[in-house]
Amino acid sequence: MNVTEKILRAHLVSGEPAAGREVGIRIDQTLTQDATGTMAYLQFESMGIDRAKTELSVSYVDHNTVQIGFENADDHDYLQSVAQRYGIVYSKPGNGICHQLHLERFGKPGKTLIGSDSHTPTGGGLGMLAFGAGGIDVAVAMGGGPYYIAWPKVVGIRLVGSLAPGVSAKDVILAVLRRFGSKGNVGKIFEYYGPALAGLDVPSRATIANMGAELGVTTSVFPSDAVTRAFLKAQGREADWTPIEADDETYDETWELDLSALEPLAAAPHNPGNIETVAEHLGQRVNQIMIGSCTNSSYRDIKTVALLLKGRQVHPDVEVGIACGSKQVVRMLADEGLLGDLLAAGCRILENACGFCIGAHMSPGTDAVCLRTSNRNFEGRSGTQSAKVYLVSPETAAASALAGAFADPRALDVPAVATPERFAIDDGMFLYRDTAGRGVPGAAIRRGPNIGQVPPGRPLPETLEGVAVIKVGDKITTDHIMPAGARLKYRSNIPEYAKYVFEHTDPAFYAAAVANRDAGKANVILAGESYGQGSSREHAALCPMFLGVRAVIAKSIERIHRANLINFGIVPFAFADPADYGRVPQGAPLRIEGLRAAIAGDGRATVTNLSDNTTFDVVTELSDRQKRLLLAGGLLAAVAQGQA
Ligand code: MIC
Ligand code: SF4
Repeated sequence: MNVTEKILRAHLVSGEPAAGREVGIRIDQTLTQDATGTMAYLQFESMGIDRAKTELSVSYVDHNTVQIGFENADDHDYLQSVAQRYGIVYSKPGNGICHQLHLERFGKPGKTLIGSDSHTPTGGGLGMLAFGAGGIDVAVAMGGGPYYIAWPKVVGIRLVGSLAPGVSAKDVILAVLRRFGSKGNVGKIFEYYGPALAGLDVPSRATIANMGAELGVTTSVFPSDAVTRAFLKAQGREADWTPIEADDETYDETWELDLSALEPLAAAPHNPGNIETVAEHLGQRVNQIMIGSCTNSSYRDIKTVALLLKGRQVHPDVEVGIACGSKQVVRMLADEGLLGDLLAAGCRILENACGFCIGAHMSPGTDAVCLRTSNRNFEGRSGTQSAKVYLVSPETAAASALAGAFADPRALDVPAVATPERFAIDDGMFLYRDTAGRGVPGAAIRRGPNIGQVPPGRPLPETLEGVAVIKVGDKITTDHIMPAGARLKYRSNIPEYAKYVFEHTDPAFYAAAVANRDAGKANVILAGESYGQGSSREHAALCPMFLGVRAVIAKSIERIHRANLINFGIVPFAFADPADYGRVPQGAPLRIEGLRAAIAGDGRATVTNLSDNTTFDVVTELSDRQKRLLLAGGLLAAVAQGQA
């Protein structure tokens, strides 16, 4: 068996292990972050479960730490009180980014992890099977319930050769993205193997696994070997190590990548799948460079940058920001004098949090060209619609910071930063470890005025009478559907946050959707390929549900978003004939007769466009569980009706 199968089979609780079939797996660990966590815990509370039943559940606060106004602070306070009550470890704001912290302090080879964040697969760097999921799925797993995925096809990525100085893990994953693209990989798990792994430390593996999210795969995984052991030992956790390696090349598909042949790469605007070479851009002026995010904020990454910038000055016309991934990274750099070197070089040292990556601050200027070491460069995600964001390695970012333009780091003397013998361990900002798994029954939950409620779902109607309220193109991301950045503070307040659905894509969306909903009409979203790319934010389903959206009809829908739609009672249809996409205009009045029967049956339905009386067919493939959820009006409604 390969690593994927070994871990999946050891956790299988229901279903048949055949490609594409839905299986339920037992979840050992969960994580949440604040921006999705408040909804996850509100849903957990509404399930009436007395404590977290996993081996470990951690609630991280890393996304909304800017705290303009009272909302973020109230969210943190709510999360802290929930953690104490239900036996969840709480990571205070300022401790670091969830994925980096989880890797450092909690991840264990061979375990399963789900997190209400799409980059949870970062844990694959440690030999875990880690999945990004909706908040409600995490709530279910905390209650001891299984997590459902389609049994994957496993793609073996064989890494051979070795990276040249100046070329690093980010270039590896960008090369994988160049080969496989950012769509069309649904239902697959990428498993890395081969002789080059011996030269890839855990942070590098984690960078690669992290950006598997951008491929759209279910997750990515590395074996657990001597390199993993050395990392865990240096974190004082050697006892958490267990070996897991593939027995053989038992993959559904394989692809070989020679690391020796790699050169510095960049993902060009506005998609992580648009891969170009740094060489193509050499000398092109850059306005802003941001180094950090859960992709590239480890001790290895930031130390490499610090050593490259030490004793030099960043170009006067470029703004350089550095956000370390965790308190551990900040402390080690400080102890080694490297933070001082970064300051002396003219960098802005930012909080060790998500920050710039989610557009919470550090938005670039109009038409700015930015290099970022993060994982997503979707249009407007930085907070500036006209900015052009390129995703690059820390080495390319540092070389370009000195030049004020795209530069090839191989021209510099790039140091090799090894895993230290011992990381600086300080778990002081993790609370409630002593009551983890038990909680404090009866402890008060604190709710500020911004902490709302989860809106109830309604059963699916027999006949859908609706309107194609919006028609969008290909690769519409959850950032398009439900913007983050400046709007993040409304994550716990659905009626308020819903005002910003499709804010930049169609400013008239909210008013139109409300008018249809209030007139008793269902809203239907029409979309092209790969709808719902990107984040796991279930708000991209929850807020549309609140606005009366009952169906999405797309050419294809990405995995996590599709699961979120089902969890909130929105039918994820595909055009039976993709050519029909071109025939239905925005605003068309639509009718689907026998909708409930179609969902209960084979998932096929006929849609009538009432404006010209034409029809087209749609289809959705559902497991019996998913059918029950949709018919009931979503997961919470199904739980209430005893149908989950
Ligand atoms: C992201 O990187 O897009 C986020 C912000 O981390 C999201 C979660 C969210 O929207 O809160 C993700 O990746 O799931
Ligand atoms: Fe945070 Fe960015 Fe990572 Fe999302 S991708 S978890 S916003 S650092």
